[in-house]
Amino acid sequence: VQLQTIVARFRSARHPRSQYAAAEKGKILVVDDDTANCDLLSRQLDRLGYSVTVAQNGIIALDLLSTQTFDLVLLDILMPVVSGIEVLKCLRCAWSIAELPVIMVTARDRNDDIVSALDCGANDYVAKPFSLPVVLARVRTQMMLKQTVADLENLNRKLEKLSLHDGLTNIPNRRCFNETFEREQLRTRRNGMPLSLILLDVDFFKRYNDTYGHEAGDQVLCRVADLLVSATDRGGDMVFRYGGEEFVILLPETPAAGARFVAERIHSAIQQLAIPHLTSTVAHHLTASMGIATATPSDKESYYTLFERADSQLYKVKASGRNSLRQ
Ligand code: GH3
Ligand code: MG
Ligand code: MG
Ligand code: MG
Repeated sequence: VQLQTIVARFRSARHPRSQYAAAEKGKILVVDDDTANCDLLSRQLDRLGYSVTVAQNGIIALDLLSTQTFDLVLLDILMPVVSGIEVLKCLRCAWSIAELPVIMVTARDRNDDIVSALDCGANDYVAKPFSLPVVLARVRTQMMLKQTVADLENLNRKLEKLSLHDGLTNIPNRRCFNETFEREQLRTRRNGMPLSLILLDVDFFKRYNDTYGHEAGDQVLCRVADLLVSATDRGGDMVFRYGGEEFVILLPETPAAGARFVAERIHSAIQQLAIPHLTSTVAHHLTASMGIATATPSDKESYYTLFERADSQLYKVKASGRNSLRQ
């Protein structure tokens, strides 16, 4: 293999150094009892675009760290009152090495000093008298790592949101329902509050697809989802796409009468949508069936049978002709 070919492979990879331009900004805390060092470091870091705060001892440093957010700490070890190692141990209780990088800058440069600082959670170690370009380069490297971790965390949040939402209607999906339902069952049961659940299934939806096409069917599902979201605008009420053309509406702290009221409002809102469905045998427009169930504090078991009870009510609505609700 030619050298140029190999190099080209690496150059086309995902992480050009230029991607980290943003890493040259951020808040740095310089902790050192030596004022000359503080001045030199803060002047140079400032010139590179960082915003620098100086602390003359460990107590001031910990105080600043407990009230402000920093992206990186440059930490001296030998200081009066509290040593840099004590400061490091303290801040490692609050932040991981990815959340708050710490570079030790110190005159103690024996190998076992370096090892023990790294063991206590230092990200890097620079011996005094330091070379300014070396300190700045190490700062940049730590900032790049921090940036990478922040990017991954953002990505994780996006993925988590994706995993809990339905790709067609954008409302929370069945996985989200399972998590939320379990949490709400426990919470409302513990707090002695009722919990209601409505299971909604679109009537003759297979025929709708067969008549108007799958794409039109998709649009109907989106419209129904939007309708359900706006019909349950009370804080705490939640709508999920449970599967195909089935939706769940979870109503925490809502007694049976409230749940019925919501279901009736949904029923008439679907009526008002007036989506033509000429192959439906119940009406010439789109309809849905709903099963409603409520768990009440006087019956602890009722929280765990909630879904099955709503499902069996829905089944009965389907069996007795659809386009209705049952409690
Ligand atoms: P019933 O009144 O008894 O509920 O009859 P139904 O036809 O609604 O029920 P069935 O379970 O027989 O069919 C559900 C249909 O929903 C079949 C399936 O193709 C359709 N479906 C499920 N998910 C989607 C989707 O994401 N988009 C579209 N367009 N159709 C879907
Ligand atoms: Mg010192
Ligand atoms: Mg169904
Ligand atoms: Mg159906």
